Amino acid sequence: MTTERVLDAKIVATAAGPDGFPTDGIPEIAFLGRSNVGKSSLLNKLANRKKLARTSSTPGKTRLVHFFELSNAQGSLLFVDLPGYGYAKVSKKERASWRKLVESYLGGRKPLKCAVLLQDARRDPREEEIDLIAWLGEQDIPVLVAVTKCDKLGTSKRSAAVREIAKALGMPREAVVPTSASKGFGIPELWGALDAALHG
Ligand SMILES: Nc1nc2c(ncn2[C@@H]2O[C@H](COP(=O)(O)OP(=O)(O)OP(=O)(O)O)[C@@H](O)[C@H]2O)c(=O)[nH]1
Ligand SMILES: [Mg+2]
Repeated sequence: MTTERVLDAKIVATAAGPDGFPTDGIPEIAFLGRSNVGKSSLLNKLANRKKLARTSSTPGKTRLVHFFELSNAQGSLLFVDLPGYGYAKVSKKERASWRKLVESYLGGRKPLKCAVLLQDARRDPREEEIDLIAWLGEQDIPVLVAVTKCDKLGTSKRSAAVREIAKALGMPREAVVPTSASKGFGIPELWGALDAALHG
């Protein structure tokens, strides 16, 4: 699929746990990363819809697992918007419940074809990101990294940041895609990588 070719995009499920996850087996791509990193914004940009997933400058907007179905004549896929982690103002209990919810989704989810880990271009990956990459690897889940908010950096700083992020996460450079949801760059490249994960 490409942004231009998404004919229909709609929310199909909002879940607080496995009971609410879709059961029809449509291939899925999950978006995960720190709160406020830009998951919902990137998902909207890929789908070419302004308000499919709700975005907010207040971290912690997405608390549940949201499933969006994108379709065209070729078929359908689901984008899965996972709640963000690492928001300082949440309690230990809420953090534990995030972990439980996200692991209940990522652990043994058959239709999941690829997890997209988002990393802010202006920040260094931390323990959470490094642990997540390792954990996804153990589950045999293919991973792509989307570097977000690249519009905040100039061209040369941007490529250095992308290189550093790939190195810190132990990812091949080809699996790390610089993006900007506000300016729209990196979107065709990310679709290319997603299509390869879906069909490769
Ligand atoms: N400059 C810039 N700002 C962005 C970009 N992507 C997202 N933002 C802003 O970052 C903030 C958070 O974006 P969201 O998409 O809501 O982030 P999220 O990861 O879904 O956040 P949670 O749902 O809280 O986990 C919003 O104010 C967005 O407008 C980008 O590419 N460039
Ligand atoms: Mg969100």
